[in-house]
Amino acid sequence: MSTTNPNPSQSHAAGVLEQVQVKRPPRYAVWMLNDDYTPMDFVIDVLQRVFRISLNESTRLMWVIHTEGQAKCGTYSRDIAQTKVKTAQHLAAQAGHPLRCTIDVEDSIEN
Ligand code: TYC
Repeated sequence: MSTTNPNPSQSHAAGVLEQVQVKRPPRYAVWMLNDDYTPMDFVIDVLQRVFRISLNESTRLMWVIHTEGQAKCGTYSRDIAQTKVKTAQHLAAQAGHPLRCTIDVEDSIEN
């Protein structure tokens, strides 16, 4: 029997239960990277505006990035992650700062 049934609780034949794998779409983590030039206040502002993170948490994250080199800003679908990175880097470039972000596909034990 095929394994394409999207609903694992349904079966084609009476009394026969099918085992199917339902794959969730992958999630993508956005990481912000440290550099020596972008002002701390600018980083905190981008974290609040682009990643919708509170002032307190943005301040904490900025210090994590500054001291450890990078921090995860959030996990999103691929399109949203790409848009967040583009927006953050566009705002930085416009202001003349070298702020960079990267995207990493997240491992999931459920996938
Ligand atoms: N290291 C920068 C400074 O000392 C601050 C900074 C923090 C820059 C986080 C980028 O993603 C960053 N001005």
